[in-house]
Amino acid sequence: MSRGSTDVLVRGLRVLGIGIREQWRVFSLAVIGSALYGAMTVASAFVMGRVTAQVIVPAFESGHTTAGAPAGAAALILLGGDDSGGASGSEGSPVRVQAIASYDPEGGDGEHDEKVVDATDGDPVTYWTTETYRTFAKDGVGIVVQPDGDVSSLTVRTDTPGFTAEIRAGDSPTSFDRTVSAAKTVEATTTFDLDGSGRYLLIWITALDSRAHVNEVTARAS
Ligand SMILES: [Ca+2]
Ligand SMILES: [Ca+2]
Repeated sequence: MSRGSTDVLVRGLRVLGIGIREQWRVFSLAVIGSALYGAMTVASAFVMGRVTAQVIVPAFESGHTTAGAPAGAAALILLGGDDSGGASGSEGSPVRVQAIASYDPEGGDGEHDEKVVDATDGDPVTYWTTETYRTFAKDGVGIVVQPDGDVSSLTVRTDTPGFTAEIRAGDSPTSFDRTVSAAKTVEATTTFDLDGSGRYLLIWITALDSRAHVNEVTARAS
């Protein structure tokens, strides 16, 4: 570097130093602003990545999408995309869970068995549904899931929030002798903390208005 340009650099740095000393508030704001902008850029990239993985890629793979999927994706982008299921739902490691049957002991005719697979297909738009009830007078109906091992919480996602459910456990997919969670009003995303587990878990719906959907079931172990 020539003598002249070194002088220019030194003088430039000196001016910058004076500027920072005299206008440190502005300088700090500029640094904090840049950092925030960077963090938000990373966060939005993260959300876009999830939307791509959960909605757009499955839509391409299955060759179709439903009207609700892009709307759900848009909502996820706008809301910031937290689907961890609340404080307790984000603890522990994920355990694979598979919906295997409906459960309707008082009906004897099943409960939309053909839709059972949609409760654990990884698509938040597709769902298992109960039948439609003018008045719901049964003790309950439900959907049976089989986890890959013991679980400490079960998270249910639905697009028909407001029904009441609890989790029961059993060693056969047709008999559930243990109630392992508190009864809850199921919101869009509801995590049931489990006290005990079983080879099969039943999402036992005890009150509903017309019908109840289970869009996705996920499980975690502590
Ligand atoms: Ca039925
Ligand atoms: Ca689904």
